[in-house]
Amino acid sequence: MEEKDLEQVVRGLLRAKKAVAFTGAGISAESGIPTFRGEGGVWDKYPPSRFGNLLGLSWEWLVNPGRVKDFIKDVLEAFLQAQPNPAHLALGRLEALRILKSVITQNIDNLHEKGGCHKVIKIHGSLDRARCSRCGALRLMGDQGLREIVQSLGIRKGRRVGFLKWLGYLLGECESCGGRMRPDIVFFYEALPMDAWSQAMAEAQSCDLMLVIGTSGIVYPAAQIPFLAKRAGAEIVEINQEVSPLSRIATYRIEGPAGETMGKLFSLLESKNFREWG
Ligand code: BJW
Ligand code: ZN
Repeated sequence: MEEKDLEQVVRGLLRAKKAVAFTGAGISAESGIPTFRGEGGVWDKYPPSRFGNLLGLSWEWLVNPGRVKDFIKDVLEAFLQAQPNPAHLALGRLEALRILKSVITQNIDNLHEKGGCHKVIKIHGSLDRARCSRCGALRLMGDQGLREIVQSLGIRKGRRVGFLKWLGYLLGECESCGGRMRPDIVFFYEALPMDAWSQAMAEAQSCDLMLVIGTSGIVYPAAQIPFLAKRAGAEIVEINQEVSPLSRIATYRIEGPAGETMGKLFSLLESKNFREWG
């Protein structure tokens, strides 16, 4: 990564009236949460056809419930152990400086919130929330709730019930309507939460700079977000270790790990005289 590229991006951020970030699994990689795709990714160990959608998981549950439990345990433990890295922290500081207006994330971890961001739009849901399958009510489980689920995975074995019913046992009933709770995560072939998706589109269409950090840009409709921003005239800054389908619309590309890059970028921004650069 060249210092002068970072300088360009810092100048862009200082010029921007409304900067927004769009993030994917790569931003949390340096926090110890594996990405989905690529070597060592979640899908390497747990293929998406069997673990990335509810039908696949229900089938896997019938033939190999232990494997489904391993999957849930791995995902929850990574979530519980992770701490924000310099990229999450830099976004939090940029928000505090009123440079960054919001973060649109595909991630289901809570590292943006822990990193100090308050306006986080979670278009693929959140691992620490349960959602009622009947009325849509949300319940925050928090770290403690997730730890209890990890513990109960060992206890609730051998029950001959369907996957969704078993999940209902794990997550409890809806306090509003008594319906069955499920994780508030968007699996493949499921609709995105309408509120979050509308907000994300509005933010994309009204920003003048978008930081696109650590996403492969192949999952739709999420991957439309940078295109919407581009069409509305925003500068696109891509920070990724690899080239992605979003690279071709990037005004600036910084190839490197998100934590290290964002850490340097924020230090540079802090070290410069804002007015001189603005
Ligand atoms: C670093 C780094 C470092 C690494 N620093 N960078 C064509 C065929 C079949 C299906 C479809 C199709 N077109 C569209 C679809 C549907 C599907 C889709 O897009 N599929 C494509 C993959 C082909 N989309 C959906 O199903 C969506 N729903 C939908 O369309 O509904 C329509 C509908 C609904 C109802 C009725 C009728 C219609 C929903 C998508 C939900 C995605 N859910 C997941 C989680 C699954 C659950 C689970 O098991 O947890 O969300 S999938 C997964 O991908 C996760 C992520 O949010 C999402 C995006 O991934 P992300 O964040 O980009 O991560 P990676 O791993 O892909 O990339 C990491 C990047 O970081 C890489 O670029 C690295 O280089 C980089 N990196 N380390 C910087 N340190
Ligand atoms: Zn309900």
